[in-house]
Amino acid sequence: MDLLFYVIDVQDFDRYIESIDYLDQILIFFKEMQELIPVCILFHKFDPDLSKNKEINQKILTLKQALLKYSNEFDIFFFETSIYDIKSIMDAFSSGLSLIFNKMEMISQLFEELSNNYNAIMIALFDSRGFTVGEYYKPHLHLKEKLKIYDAYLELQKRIVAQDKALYEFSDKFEDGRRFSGLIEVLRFSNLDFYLLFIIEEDEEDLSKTVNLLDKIEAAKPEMENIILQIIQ
Ligand SMILES: Nc1nc2c(ncn2[C@@H]2O[C@H](COP(=O)(O)OP(=O)(O)OP(=O)(O)O)[C@@H](O)[C@H]2O)c(=O)[nH]1
Ligand SMILES: [Mg+2]
Repeated sequence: MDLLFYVIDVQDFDRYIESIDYLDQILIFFKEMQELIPVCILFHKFDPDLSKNKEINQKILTLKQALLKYSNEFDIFFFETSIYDIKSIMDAFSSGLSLIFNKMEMISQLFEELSNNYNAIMIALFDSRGFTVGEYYKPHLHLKEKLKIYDAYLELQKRIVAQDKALYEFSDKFEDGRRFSGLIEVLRFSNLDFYLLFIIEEDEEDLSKTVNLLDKIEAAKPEMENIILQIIQ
């Protein structure tokens, strides 16, 4: 056993105690087995409309405090998740998995460098289920904008699979009207497909700059594929 994901239903107040007791038993068992694995606790059904609800936030805080008693033995990580915020779930599982694959950190560092080279506001690598293998965002990018990009990506990825494409370009705009261009490249490593996403802000005055940049990214595909392969394999 490498890692434990434990899901607590935050809307089911009546069963908080039962849920903690059950986790207690699991962790006592792992302690006896000397398996001090990382534990990711998902406070689930924390729906967007609850995020500002004082009562539930207070309850979650109390739960977290109660759960910290395990942190002497186990590395405990908390996540608030909801099926109405798909990224919250993907992030929880991606972060959890990154604890066993510190390769994710290397990928993200590589992406930070690439982002500077290509002036990209975001670079991410996903597996075919939409899990993030590595990502880098420019610090100025807002959560709303990240979600907008992620939603667009999930939609397009289905189309790419259906049409069996290796490359996909798209263009879209943020709420404030700023336009961005996206490029999705399919990377195939030993029968597994990965999806490399580049997002660049469009140059409103000179669109040829954007086109040139996308061409440059496309041309660098074999090189990037090589480096990424070396890291993830
Ligand atoms: N509001 C909300 N509902 C969710 C979320 N994730 C799953 N659900 C719904 O929750 C229901 C399942 O809830 P559970 O608590 O797993 O099932 P249960 O029937 O209460 O049974 P127990 O296992 O005894 O708790 C399904 O209808 C799901 O669609 C979420 O993030 N938010
Ligand atoms: Mg339930």
